[in-house]
Amino acid sequence: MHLDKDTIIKDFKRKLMVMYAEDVKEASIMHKYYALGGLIKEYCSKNWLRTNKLYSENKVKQVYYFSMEFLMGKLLISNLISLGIKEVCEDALKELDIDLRELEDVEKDAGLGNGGLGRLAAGFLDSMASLKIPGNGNGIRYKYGLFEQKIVDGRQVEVPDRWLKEGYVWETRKHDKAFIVRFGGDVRVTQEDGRFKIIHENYEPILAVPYDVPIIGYNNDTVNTLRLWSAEAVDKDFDFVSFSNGNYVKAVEYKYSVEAISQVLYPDDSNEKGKLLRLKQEYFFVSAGVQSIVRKYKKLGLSMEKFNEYIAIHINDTHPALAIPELMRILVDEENMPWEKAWDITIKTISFTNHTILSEAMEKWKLEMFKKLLPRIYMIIEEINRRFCGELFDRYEGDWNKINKMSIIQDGYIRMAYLSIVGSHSVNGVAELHTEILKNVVFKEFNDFYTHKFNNKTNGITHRRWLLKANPHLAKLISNTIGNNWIREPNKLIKLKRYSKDRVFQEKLLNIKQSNKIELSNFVKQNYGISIDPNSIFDVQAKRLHEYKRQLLNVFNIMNLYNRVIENPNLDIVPRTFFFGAKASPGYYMAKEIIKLINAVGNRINNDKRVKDKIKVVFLENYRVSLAEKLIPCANVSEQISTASKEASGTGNMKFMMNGAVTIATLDGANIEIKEAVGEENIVLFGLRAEEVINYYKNGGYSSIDIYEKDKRLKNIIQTLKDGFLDSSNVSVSTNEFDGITNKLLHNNDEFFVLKDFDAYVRAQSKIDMLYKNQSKWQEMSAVNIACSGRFSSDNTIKEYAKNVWGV
Ligand code: 26Q
Repeated sequence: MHLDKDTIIKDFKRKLMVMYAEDVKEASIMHKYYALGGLIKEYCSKNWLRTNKLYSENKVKQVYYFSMEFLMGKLLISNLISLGIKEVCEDALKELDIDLRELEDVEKDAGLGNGGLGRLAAGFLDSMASLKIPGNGNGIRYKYGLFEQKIVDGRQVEVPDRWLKEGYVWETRKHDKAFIVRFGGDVRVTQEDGRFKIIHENYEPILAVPYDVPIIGYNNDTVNTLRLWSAEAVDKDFDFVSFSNGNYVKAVEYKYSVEAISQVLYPDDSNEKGKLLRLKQEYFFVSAGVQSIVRKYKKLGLSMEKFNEYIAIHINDTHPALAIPELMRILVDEENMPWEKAWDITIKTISFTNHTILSEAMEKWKLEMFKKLLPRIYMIIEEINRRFCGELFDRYEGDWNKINKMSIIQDGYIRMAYLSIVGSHSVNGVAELHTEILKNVVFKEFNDFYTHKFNNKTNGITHRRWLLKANPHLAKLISNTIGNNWIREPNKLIKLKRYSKDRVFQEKLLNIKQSNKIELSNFVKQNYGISIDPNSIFDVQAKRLHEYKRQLLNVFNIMNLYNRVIENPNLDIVPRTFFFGAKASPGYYMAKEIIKLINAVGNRINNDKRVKDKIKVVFLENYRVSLAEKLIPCANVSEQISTASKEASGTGNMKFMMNGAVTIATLDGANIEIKEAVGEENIVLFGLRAEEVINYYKNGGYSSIDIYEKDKRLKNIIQTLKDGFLDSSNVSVSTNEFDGITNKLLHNNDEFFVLKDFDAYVRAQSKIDMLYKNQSKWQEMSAVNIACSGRFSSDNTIKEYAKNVWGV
């Protein structure tokens, strides 16, 4: 898009005038932000309309990415970058004495996701738009996104995320495109003209109102759409009779009960909670989404028989799996299609990604509850299962054991993963190892039965946000070195490899990292009152708090290091600052204990003069997309230390390497592919392999107590936990405070192998220390990591989905 400075100044002033009747002098920073946002929307609206027209006039096949979560973060700067007007806009605002960065600061993150899965969905939208792929997002417009985290006395306190309070500048409400979603009621079957007819009555109708957000492609005039649904009462939103009788609460009660559906994002990652409201949310956005796709499709004037040739629906984990029976319902009940034909179309339309092998995260729904809430959908699932079991019966000649094991309905539950596999044509894992585990362990029987369905699509991240936007100085250095083609073709980053040994290049790389680190140090001083040394190694573990991700292993190494420095004040180590950023699911007791432990250890260390030049620990409150953008460009060391086999892929690992951090890693998830990309000499590996872990689970043979008894360091650490200790504010950490943690490690055999991997981890950390001392070598490693990160751009991932899964 071409715009000059003066035009932007003029337009911006006009926008302030029209929206608020204010001029630049009077306007608050908030109003300036909204005016600029509104202006950007105006600038992209022509292309938005044009893109939509182009898609429908050419009847191109469309992808719909269905996801419970879209972790978008902020959009102001990334939209300006995509439109190609960031610099000129910055200049224009400067002339008006406005700092663009201050406007970005007041934007709220759209935090409609928990972690990896939600952020992946957001990155995929960016890549689809930037590759001119007709791809739409379909999700829920939660009134409250993921909670805001406050740390009080070292503990996590959750505060509602009121991101919509002052309005969301990027959305457009489309009331005329609303749909009714039906809950509960009774289903009857009658006959009409010799055909079965389904009558669904006495149901509760809920209005689904869409809000569209433009997804702007990078410098390519494409604007795709993220459609988020909000729940509203159909007409009884205000009960006048109750109100007249003075019953004001009752008058609005119904309205609130309906709006509860899109009220709040479930803050549980990897933890299935059989909640009725969650099921309502899932059906709500899926039904609205499928209905709107069908209506739009029919407007093209094409026959329903060809639906799958024009539409691909992708389900992001099983949360939107009801798209399968919902599409069947529409095809069979509303379009009068025979079951077999409808089923064929449904399978060809749907594809499915699994994101976890943790059994506690596999969704299942109790039959009674499900039947009551979604009676017609239940009947359809029963029929799908009846036919599927019939196929199994034929294939396995009445092997009831096997049929029972694979049945979608089992022990009073509907298993959503099985429904998703049966009802789709493609099932993928998110990294090579993960896909292998799916095929050989978790869904082994299904892989035997449907071998052609299973495939791998290694995750990716958008290099436009995580490099171009988040680390502008590095981006500039790269462009100055190899040209700027890497922005369109991220694989071109590999050209940097030639410069990895170049001293001048290394020096520049170092300086950029250093200036990023200084900026973060100031931020930490300002916000947390902790002085950190920008020359120390910045060692970062930022991700959801989960036992399998093993923040505990990291803390144990820190405690051990602390003990060593106390013992030997002259210990020759490079000063290190350990950063943590992590939210715990509010109901996850152990995760919250670990947060408390990190903060307690941090308080103690940060206030102990004996170690003040060597170790610091910083827990960054409220980790989220925008904080990640500040933090990741500063990292020297990336902590990717999950228990092997547990992390499906990880995507933080890719963001860090792209910004020149060296990874300390277990051979888990995409770490394995990172190792292959950079070579073993440019990553620090340690710990059990996935096979070993799986083997221990299966056959036993691990005893955490044995390890503990033989390791003085571990005994010391665990003794400290048992004894309790004083933190800075002299708040004592009492004797029993961390019993939950020590008990699990010692008396529950340490499910995540923290003690088992401790020694290897400590050694790997010493190796990092040694490598860092050779700065030239370190900069070389850093450069190789950046150079090899291009293959982890989500553009590559999306190209594979487009070609091999969606056929677009
Ligand atoms: C399920 C039922 C009820 C409530 C919540 C949930 C729920 C919510 C979120 C279950 C799982 C999630 C999120 C999972 C997730 O983020 N998985 C991560 O996905 C990334 C993208 O593929 C991978 O890189 C990570 O390895 C994986 O952990």
